[in-house]
Amino acid sequence: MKEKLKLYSYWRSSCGHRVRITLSLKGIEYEYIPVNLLKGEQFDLDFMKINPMGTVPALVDGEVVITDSFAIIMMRSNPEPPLLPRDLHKRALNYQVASIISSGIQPHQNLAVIRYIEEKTNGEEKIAWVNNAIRKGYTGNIIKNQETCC
Ligand SMILES: N[C@@H](CCC(=O)N[C@@H](CS)C(=O)NCC(=O)O)C(=O)O
Repeated sequence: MKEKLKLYSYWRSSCGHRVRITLSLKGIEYEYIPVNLLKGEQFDLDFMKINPMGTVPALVDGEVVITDSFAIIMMRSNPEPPLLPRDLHKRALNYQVASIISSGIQPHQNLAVIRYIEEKTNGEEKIAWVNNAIRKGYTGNIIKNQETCC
């Protein structure tokens, strides 16, 4: 019998949310293993053996460990129900939104980054930085395209 998937994640992780939404939509069962990012559990030796980058989510599928939310989601893109529209343009806009979130927004306001900014400056600078990263991505692109992409 095939071993159940194991998902290492944290309840406040946006990368974890999209994986959990996908697995749930696909009706895929998994064992949930919490990694408390605020307590620094992502840097525990046992977890670093699973994901040396020290980030969640990490999906263990037998011998294979996938440590990126987009890769996990795409691995589950078949069979039905589809996660993306069949229309070419809508599909492209969906990829665009996914790419902007995963490379243009999330990394700029990741825990490690904002902790570094806070350490080098102050709390106000950190909030301004996060707001700017999120606002730019959402208003500059995601909201602009929301009617055409779905
Ligand atoms: N590209 C990765 C990014 C993973 C990532 O940065 N996860 C964040 C939580 S959303 C994390 O684990 N941060 C830990 C830290 O910054 O120490 C993905 O989409 O899965």
